[in-house]
Amino acid sequence: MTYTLYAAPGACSRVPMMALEEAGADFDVELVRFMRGAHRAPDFLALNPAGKVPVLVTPDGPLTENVAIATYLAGRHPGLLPDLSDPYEAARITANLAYVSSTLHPIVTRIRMPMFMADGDAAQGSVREKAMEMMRMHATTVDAALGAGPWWYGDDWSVQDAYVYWVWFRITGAGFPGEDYPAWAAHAARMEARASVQRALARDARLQAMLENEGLAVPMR
Ligand SMILES: N[C@@H](CCC(=O)N[C@@H](CS)C(=O)NCC(=O)O)C(=O)O
Repeated sequence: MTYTLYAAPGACSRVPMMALEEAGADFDVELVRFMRGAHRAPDFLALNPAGKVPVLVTPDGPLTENVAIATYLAGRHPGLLPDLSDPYEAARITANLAYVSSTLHPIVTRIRMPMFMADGDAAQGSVREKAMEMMRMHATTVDAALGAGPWWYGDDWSVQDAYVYWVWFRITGAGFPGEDYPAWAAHAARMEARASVQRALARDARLQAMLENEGLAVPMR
């Protein structure tokens, strides 16, 4: 195999999974069992001291962080991001990925995992509510970016589409009112009709089935 992706079902490791499927790359997936604390075990921390998926083991070495993994894969597999040769355009493309990684993703975490942020039902409810409010503001931005369609960068699909689709899946699965953002909803439907995305979703479903068999699953949606 060219690559090994360390992943957990429903997690943001689904983003490189979609990219690898889109590229037709040769890869296998190593399931990280969060419920067993596998992401805190020394062998995993040696790959990613932050204790998080995704990690992509590449022929050049291991890589962490979705922005870096997306940029690396795009360098090796043309068609995953727009042309990165112009420094300003490349920086704008990185900014869009980083917007999802460092602005949207932490809000997703507060919506889905408020127990990581506060103790007690009342405080956690408040964290979640505030995060939902914040996400509404950003959903307007994403909806506008996707308005012209069919993809974030117009006619060309990219990992940016995979990334915003993962956010959509996580927030709508947690009660975010997706119907208020019709361009984002239509984009999600287009993603789910794409063969590479379907293959990635099927891989994630197989990981979830493994966890279910082992009594270690948590709901993906
Ligand atoms: N900035 C990182 C975030 C990765 C991340 O937060 N991964 C989550 C899953 S979506 C994780 O592994 N969480 C486990 C934990 O933090 O304990 C990236 O973009 O790759």
